[in-house]
Amino acid sequence: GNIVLEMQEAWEGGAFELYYQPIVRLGDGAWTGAEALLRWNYPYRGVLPPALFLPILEKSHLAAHVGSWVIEEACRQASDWRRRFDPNFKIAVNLFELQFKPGTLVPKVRDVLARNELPPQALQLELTERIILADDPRILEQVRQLREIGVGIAFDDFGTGFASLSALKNYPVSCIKIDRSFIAEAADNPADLSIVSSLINLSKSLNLETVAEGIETSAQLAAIGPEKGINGQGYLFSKPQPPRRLEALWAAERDAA
Ligand code: G
Ligand code: G
Ligand code: MN
Ligand code: NA
Repeated sequence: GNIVLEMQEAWEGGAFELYYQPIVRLGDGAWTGAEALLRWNYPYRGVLPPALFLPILEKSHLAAHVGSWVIEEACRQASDWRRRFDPNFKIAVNLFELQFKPGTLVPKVRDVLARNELPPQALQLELTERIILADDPRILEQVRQLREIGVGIAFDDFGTGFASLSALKNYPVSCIKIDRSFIAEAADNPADLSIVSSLINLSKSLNLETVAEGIETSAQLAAIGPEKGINGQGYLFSKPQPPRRLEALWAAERDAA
């Protein structure tokens, strides 16, 4: 059938939901925030990961609506968690390029923050290299405005593209997320570990926050070095989870601390 039509019906029927993956301070294991990740609850087939539908969603007329809802829902959830568990908890949200329609994103973000009584630092927007390398002055202007308000901007999957370094110079990012392809071999391959260490040092010397993505094993964690004062994300800590399940894991983590 027509997948866009199916997506439209799924969207209208509330079949999209957000999972959350914790972002962890490597030094002491404390959860400092979470990344919101979109899922499609597909009848009979279970939960579809974004890899299977995001490329199509992105090109459809639904992208703007879904993207806007993701910001709205993630901020509502963050506000709830800050009230109940941790007043400093942060939420990270991925953006579609399409959401940078001039004159829409910045007012939207201001409005959502105000309605949920969130300080701007509570929100981090994640940009892929594809968005950054598009080098569109209208996008850059909006990113500047968001940084001026105080919203965090993360450079997602950093290091995978051939122009990551020159893009860093021009883009007002506040956080680098080191791509999981470098973490995967960090415990086994000295070259990969050197790259990870260099990226951490680069990020620190630019006064940026750092997140090492895709940490799956304690050997990888040990190789990266918990002492380096950065954050991490990955299956070692938790897979992306529905909010209720994340709350249960989070409670267990706090009890263990
Ligand atoms: O959640 P996964 O586990 O599979 O995510 C796969 C990809 O989909 C990632 O690159 C992630 O950035 C992207 N993605 C997940 N949720 C969203 C979302 O809400 N908006 C956008 N734009 N991308 C998302
Ligand atoms: O591209 P982005 O970083 O936004 O998307 C995060 C993606 O990484 C999601 O698809 C998420 O499910 C996935 N992910 C998170 N932690 C791990 C991990 O430890 N290993 C692997 N292989 N994927 C992970
Ligand atoms: Mn991301
Ligand atoms: Na990433």
